Amino acid sequence: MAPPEDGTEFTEEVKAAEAEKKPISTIVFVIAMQSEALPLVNRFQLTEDPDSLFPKGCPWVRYHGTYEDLHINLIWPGKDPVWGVDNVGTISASLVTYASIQALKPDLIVNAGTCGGFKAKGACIRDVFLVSEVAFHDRRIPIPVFDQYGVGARRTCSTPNLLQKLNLKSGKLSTGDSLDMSPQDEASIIANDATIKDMEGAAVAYAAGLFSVPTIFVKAVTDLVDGDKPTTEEFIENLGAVTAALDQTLANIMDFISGKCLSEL
Ligand code: FMC
Repeated sequence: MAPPEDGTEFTEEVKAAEAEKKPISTIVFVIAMQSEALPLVNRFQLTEDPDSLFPKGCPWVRYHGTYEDLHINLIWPGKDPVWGVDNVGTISASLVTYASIQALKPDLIVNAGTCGGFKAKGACIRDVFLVSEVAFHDRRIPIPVFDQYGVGARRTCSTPNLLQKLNLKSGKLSTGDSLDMSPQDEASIIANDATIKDMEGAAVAYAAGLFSVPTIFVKAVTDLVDGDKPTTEEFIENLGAVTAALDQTLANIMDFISGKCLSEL
């Protein structure tokens, strides 16, 4: 489509409407843990960037490759330079989302990873959810309007065909910076009507939202927060099998997305 003849620029809405109709080309996966990322790296034979896209000294890692007509980028925030563990949580998630958008201008972001599930809301171990809404549960600011800003609830990019074709579960995701859950967190999670909880989703949504980049959230349940086993034990026990289920679902999602535009998802 040519720009308007009166010399004006396209409005953001017109650009967004055009993007809806063009096949998805560049995809950015934001994945917090190496063990969640590696199955996908191997499956799509992604290679690590020798010259990092990111500023020198950042531990963030980009793997990339092509699959059919898709340019796949997988961004993993790497390991903490002091503690040597994966950079999980909202800070790294929002930083890498921001940096990837700047560097790669993706058509679609996929935030994928593990999560805790609430069996009272219908979650089971190994379920893979496509998230309908995200919010925070540990940003309590009891001042009018700041309270809603803190919760930061937002709907995700609507993908009804993807949900139906892949037969995934749909549910709301609540995000906070702790693996466990304090009584205050629990009250907020209930208020958020969440079926699953993680440590990155709402932060990725926030950063992507600043630039109106469509984002989907694919989360696989490693532990039942309202189950009988301690979260950490259950998380570690199920991590391997659950990341395999997640990898398979993400591969199916790539097959579905290939050749389609946003409005067809
Ligand atoms: N609560 C919060 N996060 C997680 C969870 C739970 N019950 N189970 N799995 C996770 C995810 C988080 O998003 C982190 O990336 C990682 O797994 C745990 O450190």
